[in-house]
Amino acid sequence: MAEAASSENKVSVEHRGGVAIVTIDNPPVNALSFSVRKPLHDTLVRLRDDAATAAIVLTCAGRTFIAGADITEFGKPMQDPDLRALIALLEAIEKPTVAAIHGTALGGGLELALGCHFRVADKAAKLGLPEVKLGLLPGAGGTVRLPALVGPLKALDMITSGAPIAATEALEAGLVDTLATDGLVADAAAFAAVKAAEGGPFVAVRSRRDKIAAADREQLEARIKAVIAKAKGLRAPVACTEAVRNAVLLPFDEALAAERALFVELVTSDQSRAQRHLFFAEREAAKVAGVDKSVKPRPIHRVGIIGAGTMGGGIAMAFANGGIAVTLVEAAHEALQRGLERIEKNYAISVSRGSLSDAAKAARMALLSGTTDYAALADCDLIIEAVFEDMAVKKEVLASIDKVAKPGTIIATNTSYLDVNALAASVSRPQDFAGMHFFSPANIMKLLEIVRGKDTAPDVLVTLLSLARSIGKVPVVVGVCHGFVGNRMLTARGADVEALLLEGASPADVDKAFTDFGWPMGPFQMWDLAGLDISWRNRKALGKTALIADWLCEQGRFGQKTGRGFYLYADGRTAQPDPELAIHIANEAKRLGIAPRVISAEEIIERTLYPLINEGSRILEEGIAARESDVDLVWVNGYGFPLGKGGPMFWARQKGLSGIVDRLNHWHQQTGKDVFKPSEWLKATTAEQTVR
Ligand code: T1G
Ligand code: NAD
Repeated sequence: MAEAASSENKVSVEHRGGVAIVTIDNPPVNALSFSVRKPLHDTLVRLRDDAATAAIVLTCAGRTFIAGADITEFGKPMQDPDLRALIALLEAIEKPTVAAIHGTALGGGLELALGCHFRVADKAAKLGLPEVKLGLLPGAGGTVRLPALVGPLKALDMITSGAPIAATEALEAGLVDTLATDGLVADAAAFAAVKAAEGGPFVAVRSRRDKIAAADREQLEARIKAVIAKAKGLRAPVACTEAVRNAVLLPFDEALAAERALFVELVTSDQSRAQRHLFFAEREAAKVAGVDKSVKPRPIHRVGIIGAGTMGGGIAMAFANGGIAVTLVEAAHEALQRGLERIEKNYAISVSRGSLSDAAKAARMALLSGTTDYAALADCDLIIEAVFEDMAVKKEVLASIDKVAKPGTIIATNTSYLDVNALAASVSRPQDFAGMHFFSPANIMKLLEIVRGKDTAPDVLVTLLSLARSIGKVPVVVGVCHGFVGNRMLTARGADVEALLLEGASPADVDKAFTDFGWPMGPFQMWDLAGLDISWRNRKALGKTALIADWLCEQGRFGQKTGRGFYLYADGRTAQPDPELAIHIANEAKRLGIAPRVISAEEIIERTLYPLINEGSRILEEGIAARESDVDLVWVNGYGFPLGKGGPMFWARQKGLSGIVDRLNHWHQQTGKDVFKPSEWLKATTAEQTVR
């Protein structure tokens, strides 16, 4: 007998004998919004008190079980019943309660399932507590109940990584009781009926202490130490360790109360606001102006990559890691061999570190085939060129690709700076052409700038967006300009750093201001790592100069790879200040009549980050990026902008745009440099804010 879910009531009940099947239906991901919590609460009260109901099964309609609390409700007053009250009600029911899990049971969704006595999962289901990725921790008992089921060590790994586990692993760990074989709801209902027939008492998760009591405290503390060491200034991972430790050390209700206090601290924090901003930013980035939701992606089964150098090799690994077959083409066998050996070596390092199994390495290498024959590209659905950054070389390569590629194949360029429309003109199908700007190392860096040419077809963009997400990349669609979004803003960030050196700041002062801000490294360490010769070649091509960097390059000092750059690298890795460079800078300053002075970290940030933000706003003004959050995604996923600050545009708004405009004006007057001249976008936005 079914009681249908009405639009306002997203919860329905079907009775099968004595088993009540409660179905939640709140598309797209059954988030636990108030519109679900209230009717669910009322339904559970009714079923608890209904003598005819011997057992309760919780399940969801649509493609997934509950994917968590409704993130859009955070930061607003929470309406009762809140999730903790709902779980407390569920846990107190003395009839067997069973969660039937398919798709993903995440965050509050898994916490609700932990409030049930039993969990039955579809084999393909995934279960996890990803709150740490939102700058939070599980706030409805997950940090206390999960350790009781899977043990504190496993719980710590799941909660501090935020990574979901497969249903099979969840079964092994004791998180789920059984896997469905003949239909999830049917199996869950049968399981519930058997439990009801067996009779209680049914042990709530909160009362299970065996795994907690058996916990290896020393090992737990060692794991906690490792998590804290890698937290990179983020509070959430550390708070997660404190909560799990509480679950071991404190009685259940005290640990639950402590979890609540940590959750409230985090949910009101700037870091979590920043990370929630980035969560929605990733979803928004998939929505491209002028591309209808109905446009379907083209199938991509095999990818061709031309050039097996630094980028080609990394890109090949990114696709093989995503389970996609790759044809790698090089100009000569030696180069091909070198490229394949470098890939093999990278995988071997991962195996030696225990982050990859031998079997997985073999499977990925098996997806890669190498050749010098372009004809081998005939069965590729996407072909990406990653050859030298030279217009003529690239045009020749693209013309060769155009000859062999089958109709409907997408052709892409990995150029860092060259004009994508000019490159598109070298193939007969510019509508099937786009830029795919990966970041080095391409198998690691998450960002992918998808460069939309003037003729790029909508389904090409849709294809590249979904393909990128399927291999774990964060794709952002950008327009054609010099350096696209990331590199163009990077140039602006560096425009005044040499002046800072001449005026008295050392490379270490500048880099310290950046690492204190939260960056993994400062500009000078980054340039030394990437190699000073790349930007030197670029400057020369553009007829530009950099007084200090050019001097270093003329000395053959290209950074870490030559043991000397802005720093000395006696052991090849550790940056040491270089007295000889300090003398050279002082002499140049004297020659230019610049009196050195002490420069504050605040000034360093103003003269580097503010031009970057200003350039970001010009990019928005020109429509090269569609929205501020796209710019934020580029910088957080491609350039190490601190995650807990949400990206340069988000940070600028938190900081206050009008203050930034004032300082830009100040430095524009001081230096006369265009990078400090506030954009129309910034001026208009601050004016708007002042009116509001
Ligand atoms: N709340 C609100 N909206 C959500 C949502 C959520 N939890 N999850 C997804 N959406 C929206 C999303 O913005 C998008 O909207 C649409 O659903 C489809 O999502 C107390 C504190 C489940 C793996 O962190 O990881 O529980 O753009 O494009 O690729 O302890 O969504 O269409 O308008 O991502 O198939 C913890 C978040 C919350 C999981 C599906 N849960 N979601 O991926 O679809 S905090 C999470 C995901 C919490 C408790 C705490 C993924 C997904 P729109 P999508 P997808
Ligand atoms: P690289 O010099 O390491 O590799 C280029 C490879 O292309 C070489 O192995 C070369 O043998 C091969 N090649 C040259 N001509 C060829 C041809 N006609 N057919 C087949 N193979 C040919 O260069 P890289 O650093 O990998 O850069 C490749 C491209 O990626 C450039 O456009 C660069 O701007 C861009 N890029 C580089 C980085 C980076 O950090 N290195 C980041 C993003 C994008």
